[in-house]
Amino acid sequence: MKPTRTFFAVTFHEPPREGLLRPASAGGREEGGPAAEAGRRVRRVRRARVEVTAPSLTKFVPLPVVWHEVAWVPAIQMDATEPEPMLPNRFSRNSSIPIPMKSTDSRLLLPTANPRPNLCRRSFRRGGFTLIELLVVIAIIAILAGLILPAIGVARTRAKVAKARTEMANLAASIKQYESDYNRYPMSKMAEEKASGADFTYGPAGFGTTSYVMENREMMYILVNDIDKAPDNILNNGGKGIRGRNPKKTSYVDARMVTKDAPGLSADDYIYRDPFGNPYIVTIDANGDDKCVDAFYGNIGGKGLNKNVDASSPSNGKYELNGSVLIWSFGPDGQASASVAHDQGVNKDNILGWQ
Ligand SMILES: [Ca+2]
Ligand SMILES: [Ca+2]
Repeated sequence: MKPTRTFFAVTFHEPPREGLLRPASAGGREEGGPAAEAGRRVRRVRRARVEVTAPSLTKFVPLPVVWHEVAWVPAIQMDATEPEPMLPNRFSRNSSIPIPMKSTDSRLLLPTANPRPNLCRRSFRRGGFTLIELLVVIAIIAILAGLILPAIGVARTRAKVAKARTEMANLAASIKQYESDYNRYPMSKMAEEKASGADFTYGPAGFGTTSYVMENREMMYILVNDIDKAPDNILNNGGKGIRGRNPKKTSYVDARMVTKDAPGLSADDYIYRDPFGNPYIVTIDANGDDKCVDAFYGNIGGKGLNKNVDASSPSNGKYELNGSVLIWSFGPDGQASASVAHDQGVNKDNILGWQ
């Protein structure tokens, strides 16, 4: 179906400044024309807003137009079969010219003499991101996350190690304060009996001094003044428990109470665990020589420990700490082994409270 034609009046609201319209060779205003400037190099381009009106339209329609010096009259794209429109070779501010267009067109194409036609098309570009742009952004975010997350993990581990050292220092100070108040260490009568003239270690099975395994819970009931909450095998234990071991009812430890086996002092089993969830292993100078021989480090040694060489039997020498309390924990990996050196393997990250 042959399209019908409709004539619209176009008003240029922002024409170029007159200085830009003068032909370079004429030297006077409004001389020359498009033909005279056809070979002239374009130096400046301006955009203007055009409003198209027609008798049948009730509101303006904005159109993008590009102005430049050599194409003073904007050319209009038309079909080859369409007659050339009658256009003036120049027009002044607020002048109106008839521009033919198809009544069935959804938009009007105006300038074709523009040396950079893409300037007109940009206003019609659809917004948003392409799939490739989104993939590039996602890849950049993944790379950044890969760099940042490990650094955050290392920083958190270091913070937990520092917190463990602080808790161990406070616990050692609490034990010494208890000893100062009562002239004995926070131990049950059973633990004192089991120590049998040596030091005593509160630790998990395999890390204690004797077969009497209580970890540090027996000691913590005393230090936080919760003796009455201890079960019968710890509170009484056949007359060798912790009953009456804190008659002044002094609370020596201000630990964060938690549940189950979370880091902190558990309200369920009264085991004091480090920030990684491992129980603190505590050796007390039960024999009162101001030296501590730990059941674990006494054999493999460690930084800050001195070997007490027995002149009569050098091979039986133990590594000892010059102090009344020795505390350590398994560290971030939650493991320790007596079969490797103190600074190797799973022992390398152990947290030592005396350093
Ligand atoms: Ca000792
Ligand atoms: Ca370890």
